[in-house]
Amino acid sequence: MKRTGPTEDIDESRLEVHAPKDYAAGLTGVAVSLVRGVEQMGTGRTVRALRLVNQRQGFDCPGCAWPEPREADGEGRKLAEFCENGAKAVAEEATLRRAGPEFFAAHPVAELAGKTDYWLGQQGRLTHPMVLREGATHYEPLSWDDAFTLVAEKLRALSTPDEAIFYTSGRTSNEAAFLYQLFARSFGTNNLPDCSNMCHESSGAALSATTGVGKGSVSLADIQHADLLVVVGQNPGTNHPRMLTALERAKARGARIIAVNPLPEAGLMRFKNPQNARGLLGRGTALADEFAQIRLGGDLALFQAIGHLLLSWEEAAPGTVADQDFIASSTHGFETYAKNLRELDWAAVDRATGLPREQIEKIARMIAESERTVYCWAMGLTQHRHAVPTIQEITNLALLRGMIGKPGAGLCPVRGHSNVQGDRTMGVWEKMPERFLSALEQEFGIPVPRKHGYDTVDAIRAMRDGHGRVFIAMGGNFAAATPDSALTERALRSCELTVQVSTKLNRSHVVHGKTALILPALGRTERDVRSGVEQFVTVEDSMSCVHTSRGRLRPAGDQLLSEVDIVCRLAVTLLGDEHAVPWHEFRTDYDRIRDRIGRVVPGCDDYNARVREPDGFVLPHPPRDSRQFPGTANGKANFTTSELEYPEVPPGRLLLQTLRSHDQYNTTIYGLSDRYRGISDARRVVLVHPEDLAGLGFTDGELVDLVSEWKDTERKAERFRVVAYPTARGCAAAYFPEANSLVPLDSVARTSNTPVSKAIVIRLEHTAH
Ligand SMILES: Nc1nc2c(c(=O)[nH]1)N[C@H]1C(S)=C(S)[C@@H](COP(=O)(O)OP(=O)(O)OC[C@H]3O[C@@H](n4cnc5c(=O)[nH]c(N)nc54)[C@H](O)[C@@H]3O)O[C@H]1N2
Ligand SMILES: Nc1nc2c(c(=O)[nH]1)N[C@H]1C(S)=C(S)[C@@H](COP(=O)(O)OP(=O)(O)OC[C@H]3O[C@@H](n4cnc5c(=O)[nH]c(N)nc54)[C@H](O)[C@@H]3O)O[C@H]1N2
Ligand code: SF4
Ligand SMILES: [Mo]
Repeated sequence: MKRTGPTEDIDESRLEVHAPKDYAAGLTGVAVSLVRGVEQMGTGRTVRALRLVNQRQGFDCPGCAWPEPREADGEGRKLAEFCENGAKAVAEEATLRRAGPEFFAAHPVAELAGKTDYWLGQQGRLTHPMVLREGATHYEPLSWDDAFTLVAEKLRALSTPDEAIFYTSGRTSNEAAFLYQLFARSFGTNNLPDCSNMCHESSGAALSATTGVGKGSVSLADIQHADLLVVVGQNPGTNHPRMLTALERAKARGARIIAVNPLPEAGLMRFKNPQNARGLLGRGTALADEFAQIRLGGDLALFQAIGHLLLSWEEAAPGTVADQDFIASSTHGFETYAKNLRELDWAAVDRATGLPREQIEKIARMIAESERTVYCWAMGLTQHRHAVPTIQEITNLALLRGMIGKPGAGLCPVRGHSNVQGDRTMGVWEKMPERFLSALEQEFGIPVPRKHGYDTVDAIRAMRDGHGRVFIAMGGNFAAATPDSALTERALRSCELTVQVSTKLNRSHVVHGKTALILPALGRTERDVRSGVEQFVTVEDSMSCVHTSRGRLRPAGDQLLSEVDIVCRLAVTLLGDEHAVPWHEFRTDYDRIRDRIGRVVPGCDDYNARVREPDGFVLPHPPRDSRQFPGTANGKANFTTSELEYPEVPPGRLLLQTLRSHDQYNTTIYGLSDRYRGISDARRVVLVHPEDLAGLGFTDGELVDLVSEWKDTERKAERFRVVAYPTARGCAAAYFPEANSLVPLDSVARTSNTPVSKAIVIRLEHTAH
């Protein structure tokens, strides 16, 4: 097998376009997982690795945050408890390819900066700590001790701890995340931006204010017992593939599904379950009973229209639609909500959604008739200017019908990274509540800063303005994942030091500060032995279940350190042996970290014992567990009232969303096959409705530049191939991260500050030859 990555980068002219698929998974998915596994890991390691994914004695899949089945939900685990994209995530990490010191000696950084994230990532695992010294052309190896000394010196030289920024990506374990935030706060700052700021921050903001818990309120059992599932702004076939198994089971029990999406995503239409003969050989299961092909950003209007209809039916026949008992006993703000929706501007609803009135009525009818509704959503809702009120409008519908805190019903923001929810529970947030900060202070006897820190967008602004001078990332790919690429890259380059704790090479290593460090970490799949004892870590899935993850594979190199070890050694170098936090103790025995998590983090009492239960444990969630809402200011679930709002698009312009292909994990590009959408071998494509293309004077296959227009500014992304595609009218789509340069830094969601990467006003221009 090939142990080196590709030498050639993507050749965009090789684009192939076929008709989109109308079903997800099936045999091809199985074949692709095996081929990718063997390509990256060889046969033996592929078999060993895939046997361990999502098993109780194995590791948590490094893909998405979809939960594993639990006995408590009436389900056991199968031998193969993973999907095609989980297998790709494992292959990508457990690859036998290496990017070691020889690789860096052979490639000047300036050359690497010209490569795509695909090429960079495919070079293999990072194996040695590397430094790029000021003015140098190449990264060179250095010892771990020298690396930690260098970071400590640069941190000490800052005029205030607030000039340091500590970013986290959502793959970091609970143990590492807990220590990382403790380290940042011991140093003296709350500058803890994370990938969640660009992801489900809007869900957290919306739900904290309305239900008092910024997390979802359902379990897998609820999904399976729902009689109606509303899946909005989410592409589960690619991004949460095992969700399709849950949807299939719900359908088998008679559930109906409503999908709301500008794109007819294959995974919303039909599922051929690779784990049964019917799925492999037959037609599979039809999923969406109703597919609403909405315009980008039209969801707030849709859910207001549905609310309006439900309220009018309730008024006509009191007690038939609204759950009056629940509303009276447990909620606040219903009257104002109802009053606000009594009059509805249907013309605005038409413009915002592009949906026929009959379809909106039909969907409202389905919601009115359902006894057990679950609402699921993801980035199609969270990355809009009006994301927070949109999610709150869904919450209003759930409250109106009493669809929270009862079996088969609830709110389900489907999280992205496998431990993004856990990282937040562990304190990775720039504005953790006082209760958490004072618990930290008490537990460790250290002063903890109270001033709120920077989130992702504010961190970029701070670096741009010279207030952020040392940037440290615990995983992720900040340079590529963030908006306004040109501005963000300048901001990173102006730092004194950038430090990336990483597993694979990516753009954030080649867009660097004056001095830059790469610190190679053990991945989730790898054995982590401390003082002769195999350690495990813990993670939290999208449904608040906390459980263990044990790496079992041979590590990619003997120089790699665990993320826990990296934080502890850095902390000792900077803060000294006498520091009040026992960093040495934590390094060698992760149980000691868990003891402290149990004492500091709400809901984690007796943590060491409870994570050792076969399926772990579920964190408390009062609205889900007992229909109580102690987390809101008034102790009630709150209805909210918002203006009808949607993105305005000037004539001759399109609204662009940036999304994931089937063959990538965020900025990690596994391959070049967006199979369900029929697009392969290239990534710089823009999907536009054929009639919009004709109307704008462009043709399918043509090369165009995308120009985004925001306030008085313009941003350009060059050389995209037009693909005529059945998206909603007036809307377009291009892949993340290629199109990130088009997202203005200041274009953010209100309240959550999440970059608006699903509604960018663009015009097309013929590429000059
Ligand atoms: N294989 C794989 N799995 C992943 C990831 C990955 O990159 N690859 N990423 C992980 C992460 S971090 C996350 S956050 C999740 C992301 O999971 P998703 O949210 O499914 O990811 P996106 O590709 O951004 O897809 C957004 C979906 O919402 C639709 N949409 C866009 N705008 C709107 C809108 O205005 N209204 C409505 N109703 N729909 C809209 C799009 O057409 C698309 O189907 O996946 C996680 N899982
Ligand atoms: N335009 C646009 N931008 C977006 C989005 C979008 O939809 N559109 N989505 C946003 C979303 S939802 C998210 S979550 C962010 C993602 O932003 P990030 O989380 O910053 O990006 P990733 O691509 O997930 O990070 C991949 C890198 O993580 C490192 N890595 C992988 N596993 C490990 C590990 O176990 N340990 C360590 N230390 N490092 C590891 C590897 O080096 C890899 O290159 O992007 C956001 N940006
Ligand atoms: S659904 Fe998500 S967590 Fe489960 S195997 Fe697939 S990628 Fe991994
Ligand atoms: Mo995400």
